Formats: sequence, C-alpha cells, structure tokens
Amino acid sequence: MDTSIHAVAEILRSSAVVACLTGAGVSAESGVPTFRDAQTGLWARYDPQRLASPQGFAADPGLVWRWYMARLAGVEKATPNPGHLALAEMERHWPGFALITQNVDDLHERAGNTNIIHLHGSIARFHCQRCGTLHNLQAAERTAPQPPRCATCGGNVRPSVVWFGETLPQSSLTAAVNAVSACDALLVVGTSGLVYPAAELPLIAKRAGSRVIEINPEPGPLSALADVTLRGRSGALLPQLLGIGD
Ligand code: BJW
Ligand code: ZN
Repeated sequence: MDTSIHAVAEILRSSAVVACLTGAGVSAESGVPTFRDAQTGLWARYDPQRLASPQGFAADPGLVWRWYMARLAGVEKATPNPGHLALAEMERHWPGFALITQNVDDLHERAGNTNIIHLHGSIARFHCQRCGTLHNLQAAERTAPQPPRCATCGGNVRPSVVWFGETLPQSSLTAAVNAVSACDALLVVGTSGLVYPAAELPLIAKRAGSRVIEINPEPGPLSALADVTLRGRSGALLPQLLGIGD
C-alpha cells in the first residue's frame, strides 16, 4: 500500500456517510469496453457521440440498433470484477452507501449493491422512440439488423438509455444530487468526467463539504478538485481500500 491509499483509507475511516460515482472504467476489467473505447473493430469508424444520440438513431436506426445489441451481448457475458465486489462490500460497511452510476450495464446489481442510482438508464430495457411504450424483446428481435417496430404506433424501439441532448430521469438526478450533498466522502471511480450533468456531482459534493477521492489510471477534468487521487485500476485499488485485496 502506498501513502495515498493510506490517506484515502483514513478519509473513509472518518466518514459516516460515503457515496460513490462510477463510470465505464469500473466495468473495463469485466471486459466491457469503456464508452470512449467502444469503437473497436467494426465500430472503429463511427463517432460514439453520434451513435448515442436521437439524431444518430433517426439517421440510421439499424446501425445504432446493431451497436447496442453487440454491446448488450458483451454485457451479458461479463461478470462483476473485484472493483464491483468491493463497492458492494462498502454498502454493507456504510449503511445508506449510495452508488451513483453512469453505466448502463447491471454489474453493480449483480455484484450485490442495492442502493443504486442509474443516471443514464439501462441497455437491457427498451421503449418506443415515438410513443414511449415499454417493449420486451424476443430473442430474434435482438439479432435483427433493424430495431423492432412498436405494436402501438409503429415507431422504432430503442434501448432505454439516455442519449446526448436528452434529459436524465429527474428522480435519478435528484437522488444523486441529494446523495452527494449529504455525504462525508465521495469516491469518483472510472469516469472521464466529460459528460454533464454527471460531471457536476463531484463539484456539488465538494461545495457541500465532502471530501472527493478520484480513482482512475488517467488524469481528467475532475482531478483538480479531488482531495486525493489514486492512479490505477479500480479492480485493484478498491479492494485494497477495504484491506481485502492485494
Ligand atoms: C478506468 C479503468 C480502470 C479505464 N479502472 N478507471 C454542460 C456543459 C457542456 C455540455 C453539456 C452541459 N450539460 C449538458 C451538456 C450536453 C451533454 C454533454 O455532457 N456533452 C459533453 C460531451 C460536453 N449532456 C447531455 O446531453 C445530457 N443531457 C442533458 O444534460 O440534458 C439537458 C440538456 C440537453 C442539451 C443541452 C443542455 C442540457 C445527457 C448525457 C447522456 C450521456 N449518455 C451516454 C450514453 C449512454 C448510453 C450508452 O452507453 O451508449 O452515457 S454518453 C457516455 O458518456 C455514457 C457514459 O455513461 C458517459 C460517461 O462516460 P464515462 O463513464 O466517463 O466513460 P468514458 O469512456 O468517457 O471514460 C472511461 C474512464 O475510465 C476514463 O477516465 C478511463 O481513464 C477510466 N478507466 N480503465 C478505473 N480499469
Ligand atoms: Zn410507439
């Protein structure tokens, strides 16, 4: 353990209320590509900001559908990594531990966290882009080259994720703001801090008097406001914080 791990452990020991904001980096060690790394192979020539937008879906629904179904298949094959498991252990240690995630996978649920706030929806749920009707997918619809059509209005069915230019679910955003305003320490794990309003949450925490701990192998825009930064992989560092890892 190095000095900064000790500094973080000390902050956590003296905190009664702890919360965590996660991004795609926390699932990277489960084999789920990060959002900005999701452009490998077949998808390398497409701009993720375009694919993850209502405009991109309107322009080429089949392309966006195939991108999401390929990613969903990857999520379903993945299993929680030691970083997810350590965050579940933290919920057992700190009652009320709020896990705010930008991730659209369900790896935090599968690791055992129960108090989870999903800011950007779920890649495994679906609704009609035109009328909003929820839609359960048949296996064959997932592998089809085009999205299913809504039985109610004929519109295109899409994954229930939040795209650029769309508003986050108000209840999730309110719960996240409340959680970061009420905590003594906020862990910020595996996010580039580029996407708003999620990227504002560490600042809200800091202004409310919380200490902010960043865990990320790379520096980013949130590094400057962190009280302590741990440079490395969440799958290695989070278990170390609990004293249960290597
Ligand atoms: C590791 C690791 C390891 C690697 N261990 N770490 C204010 C200012 C400027 C712009 C805006 C603003 N407010 C709103 C906007 C517009 C826009 C926005 O933020 N644009 C920016 C690009 C500038 N925001 C929106 O449109 C949001 N809506 C909104 O605000 O509505 C009101 C409004 C609308 C219009 C105008 C103004 C207001 C909606 C944002 C929705 C984001 N949706 C996505 C797609 C979800 C579905 C999908 O997955 O396809 O969510 S985008 C994508 O980014 C995804 C992620 O959840 C999100 C964050 O990415 P994340 O998690 O940080 O991943 P990466 O890949 O970026 O980073 C990975 C990190 O992991 C890196 O740092 C690595 O180093 C690290 N890492 N391995 C630990 N082992
Ligand atoms: Zn419809």
